[in-house]
Amino acid sequence: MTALKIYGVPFSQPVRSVLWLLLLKQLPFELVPTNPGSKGENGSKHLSYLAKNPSGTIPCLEEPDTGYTLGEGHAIMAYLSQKHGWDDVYPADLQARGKVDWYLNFHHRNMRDASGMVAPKIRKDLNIPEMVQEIAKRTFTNGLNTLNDRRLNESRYIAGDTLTIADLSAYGEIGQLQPEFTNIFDFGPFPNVQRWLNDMHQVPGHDPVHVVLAELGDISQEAPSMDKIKSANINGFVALNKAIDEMS
Ligand SMILES: N[C@@H](CCC(=O)N[C@@H](CS)C(=O)NCC(=O)O)C(=O)O
Repeated sequence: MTALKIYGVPFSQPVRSVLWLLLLKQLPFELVPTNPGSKGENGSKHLSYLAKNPSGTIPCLEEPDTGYTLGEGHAIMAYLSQKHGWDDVYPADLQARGKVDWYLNFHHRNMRDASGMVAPKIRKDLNIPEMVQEIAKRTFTNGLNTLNDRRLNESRYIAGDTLTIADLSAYGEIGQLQPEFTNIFDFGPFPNVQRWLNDMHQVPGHDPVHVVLAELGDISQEAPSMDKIKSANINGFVALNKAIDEMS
């Protein structure tokens, strides 16, 4: 069986969640560098890529053996979990699965807006208006309150007492804001989320997936230079490829 391909870069939140699932489950894959938004040959808006994922976003999965392709991080994680029988992270029991799906739907326009706080700090050139950044922060904070007060107050993980793909997805957004990474959010008022973040650090695969963010470091005071972004990306790829080599 030829290893499946994942198109993307480790800077991308939904890409990181998919990669983490694959490392956690020790399923070999090839990470194909793909520039989000670019029409170039390795870009997510190139015609050959749009044929694989109509929305032209990363991540995208491709199974070389079958030719099957699939976009959208959540769809990819759910597909792989069902295909490989990973019922621990995506339960077969419909009611338990419903709780995971609740989060996967809630994620967009709630926790996903964390990236609306990160992007303007990295891409100053985009001149993202203050108001847009404020709305992203408000939407994200409301979502975080929901998780802190009405999910993580009663269970260890988001959909219950065991880790699921809901946690891997949520961490892609929430985790990037921590002090050891971009350091652009105060988690002090969210003790249950803080406890969950600490637990997530212990999940196998966490470290190689997040080398890119550790290398980028604190962006709270000033935007990182282009050289820093490039070297973080390169080191992120190197760490992931090493982790893939170690599993095969
Ligand atoms: N809903 C998609 C969102 C994917 C997404 O927005 N990816 C970004 C990178 S983090 C991207 O490809 N942006 C390029 C674009 O939107 O043109 C998912 O969860 O997979």
